Amino acid sequence: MASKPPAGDPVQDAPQVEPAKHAAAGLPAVARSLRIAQQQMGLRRTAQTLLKVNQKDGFDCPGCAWPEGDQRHTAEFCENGAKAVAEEATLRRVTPDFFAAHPVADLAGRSGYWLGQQGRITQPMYLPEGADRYEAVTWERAFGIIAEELGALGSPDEALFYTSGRTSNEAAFLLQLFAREFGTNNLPDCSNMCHESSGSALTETIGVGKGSVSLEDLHHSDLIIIAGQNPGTNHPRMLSALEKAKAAGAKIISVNPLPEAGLERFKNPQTPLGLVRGAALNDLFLQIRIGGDQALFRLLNRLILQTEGAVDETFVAEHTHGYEEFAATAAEADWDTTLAATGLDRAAIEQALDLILASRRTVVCWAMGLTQHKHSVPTIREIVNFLLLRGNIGRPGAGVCPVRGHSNVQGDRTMGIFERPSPAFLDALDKEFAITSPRHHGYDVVRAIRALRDGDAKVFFAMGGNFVAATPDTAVTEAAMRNARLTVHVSTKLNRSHAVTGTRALILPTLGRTDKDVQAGGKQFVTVEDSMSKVHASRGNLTPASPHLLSEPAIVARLARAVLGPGSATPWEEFEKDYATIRDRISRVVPGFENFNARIAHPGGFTLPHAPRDSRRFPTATGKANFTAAPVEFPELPEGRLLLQTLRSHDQYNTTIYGLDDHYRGIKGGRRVVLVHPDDGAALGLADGAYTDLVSEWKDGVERRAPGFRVVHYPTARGCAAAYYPETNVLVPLDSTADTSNTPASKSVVVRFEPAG
Ligand SMILES: Nc1nc2c(c(=O)[nH]1)N[C@H]1C(S)=C(S)[C@@H](COP(=O)(O)OP(=O)(O)OC[C@H]3O[C@@H](n4cnc5c(=O)[nH]c(N)nc54)[C@H](O)[C@@H]3O)O[C@H]1N2
Ligand SMILES: Nc1nc2c(c(=O)[nH]1)N[C@H]1C(S)=C(S)[C@@H](COP(=O)(O)OP(=O)(O)OC[C@H]3O[C@@H](n4cnc5c(=O)[nH]c(N)nc54)[C@H](O)[C@@H]3O)O[C@H]1N2
Ligand SMILES: [Mo]
Repeated sequence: MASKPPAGDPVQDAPQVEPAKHAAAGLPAVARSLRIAQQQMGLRRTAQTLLKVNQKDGFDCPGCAWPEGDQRHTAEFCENGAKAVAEEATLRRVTPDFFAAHPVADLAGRSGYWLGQQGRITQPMYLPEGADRYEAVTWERAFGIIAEELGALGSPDEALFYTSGRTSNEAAFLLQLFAREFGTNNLPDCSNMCHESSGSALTETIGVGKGSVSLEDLHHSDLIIIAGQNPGTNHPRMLSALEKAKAAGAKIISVNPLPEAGLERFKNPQTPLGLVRGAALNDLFLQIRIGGDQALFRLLNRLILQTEGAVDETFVAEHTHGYEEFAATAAEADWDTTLAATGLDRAAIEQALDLILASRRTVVCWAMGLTQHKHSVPTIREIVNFLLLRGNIGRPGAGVCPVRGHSNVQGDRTMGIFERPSPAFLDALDKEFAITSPRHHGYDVVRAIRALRDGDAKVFFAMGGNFVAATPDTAVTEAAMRNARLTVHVSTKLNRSHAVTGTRALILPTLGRTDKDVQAGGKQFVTVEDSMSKVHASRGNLTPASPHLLSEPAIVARLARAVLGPGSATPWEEFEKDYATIRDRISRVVPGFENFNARIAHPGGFTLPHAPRDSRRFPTATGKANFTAAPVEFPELPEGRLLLQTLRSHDQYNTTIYGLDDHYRGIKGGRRVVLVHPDDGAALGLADGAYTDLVSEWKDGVERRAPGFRVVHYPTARGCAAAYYPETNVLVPLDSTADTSNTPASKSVVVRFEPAG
């Protein structure tokens, strides 16, 4: 089994369980972050680094995409941001000697945690055909190998260029330019597995695939609904914004199958009183069944429609389209179906309705709990319906707030990392560079895996990330990756994708956010865009992990020269020397970036335009905000099965494992746990502490098994289970994806339980 820790891996997975916590952050969180930081960086570097996180003259935290306010604290980071920084700024090193001592087969047998713990990669490494281990290689030779393989392809569409969302705007812009000049739109990215459903739903309904609120809006809203998100772990700085909103009178409803600690009570480590007392954040907790959200919002919409004076008729008349049809469909929503789909009781939904009707300014925030289901796109569209009904878009204090994951995932998309770019974007790119970009769509993540599996793609290049661990159907994906002629990873740290390779493989080590970036044109900075469309600069200040590292923009620029040769009129050398020349080009290609270099000089950066937010204009096909009226869907479970969601623990950043504890949920020392409701446990014969295999069920009849999980009785919603990603990705079928967005449905996996063998 792919994910079983092999003999010889010193990391023991032996989960212990203690009572779950009811409050997040506070002093213990500060202590935990400093302990991890010091282990990785030592004292001096810890101080030097952490004080620069998210400061106007510092670097953007490589953790999440939550924005910073205009007033910065001295310590503008959270416990988990500190872990992300420590992971990157570590003093540990992976040198050519390391690779000489560890053949690829050995690396493939290690856990992701162990691989990450080895430190920063110091030199480009090459795995020749037939070799059993990586050897050091020069940059020139590395680019030569890639040029050779790309040159041998039958079509540019046999190459894949994947991006993970840490990549800066500058590097992302160069990568998509290179891919298109080379001749393909095959630019799959982590967003395909993340907020693609949000982008799909929002583009269709409001005309812009991004959130419409600012931090200020959150601070001034009357009601914040947080659905399918665990901010205490994944966006801890959001808790400060919620605390502030609450102090100004806002109410909070959370919608989640799990009671998440951060929402129950938050002890703000940045205020003296907060450290001790903490604030209760939640006013109402709707403990929903996995996948019940569309049904919930549909019924709420019916109830709003039936309440005298509750609909903002002026807004609906002036700014929306499709109201009549939607209202007729919503009228059919019934209590029985909704109660069955959500597992909620009538009183709780009525309480929610009271809070909703009392609010003049409502924000809905969401993350992966809503985006990774078959019916995610209609679910998010229903939330748009919900907000439109009461005029909650384009009003201060109100709006849609998809909370992004990776720190520049939104910016990468803005820069054109997209397999389905708009013709307008390509026209602008072609005009600026005098090239002809392909117009046909490229592969997203799931289609890229199929293309590798079927031999339609032969070269895989990744700008960051950990493709084989982050993607679904691990066995299928790994086999697909091994089919490639060449796999290339631009990486800071070792991960599983370096051990599951094509016939040949390269690891190209790069600078991280915290590293100083000096080029021929002097010291450089890069830019990023946060979850609220704010663009700002990021400057690292640490001496790079090794003198052999290249920055991401430099890697793309040199790769482009090696591959495209003198035939390319693009000034790649200039771009590498001085990133301001890249920003000049961005300013002429990407709307909203006019005068980029001048505006980025402003310490806090600038906010990109957003027509619905700024002026209630909706650049959709109808020219209005669209109500939509999809049929309500929710998962139905066969007898004896539970619906498994695959989620994050408190000690991980996606596939990067910082430690083996999930502090707030009371899990210690291990990750192979499955959380089930005690009554479901009793009904299925799953005692707390028992070990079980998880077997997923999908219509293709293929057996997908994740062995040896400790059962933990936990107050999740009935019928639901939870276990950590990426250990459970083996259970997610490649073809089980969201309609329209094609995002893997990794939050709704039907599983049965078999005694561990
Ligand atoms: N420390 C840390 N920070 C991170 C990350 C990390 O791994 N570690 N990852 C980053 C990335 S890339 C992302 S995308 C974000 C992810 O941020 P989150 O989306 O908060 O991450 P998950 O752990 O996947 O949590 C999903 C949440 O949705 C709930 N949920 C699951 N199914 C449903 C459902 O059907 N309905 C509802 N209403 N809720 C449901 C789960 O119980 C859980 O609380 O965080 C980013 N920030
Ligand atoms: N089952 C299941 N699967 C999921 C999810 C889920 O909830 N459940 N969530 C999905 C989501 S939301 C996402 S975003 C994806 C994440 O998918 P990815 O973005 O592909 O995965 P990460 O684990 O974030 O990538 C970590 C690696 O990035 C590299 N790295 C770190 N910093 C840098 C840098 O500055 N530059 C470069 N070049 N490399 C760097 C390091 O080598 C590290 O090992 O996973 C998805 N997969
Ligand atoms: Mo994500």
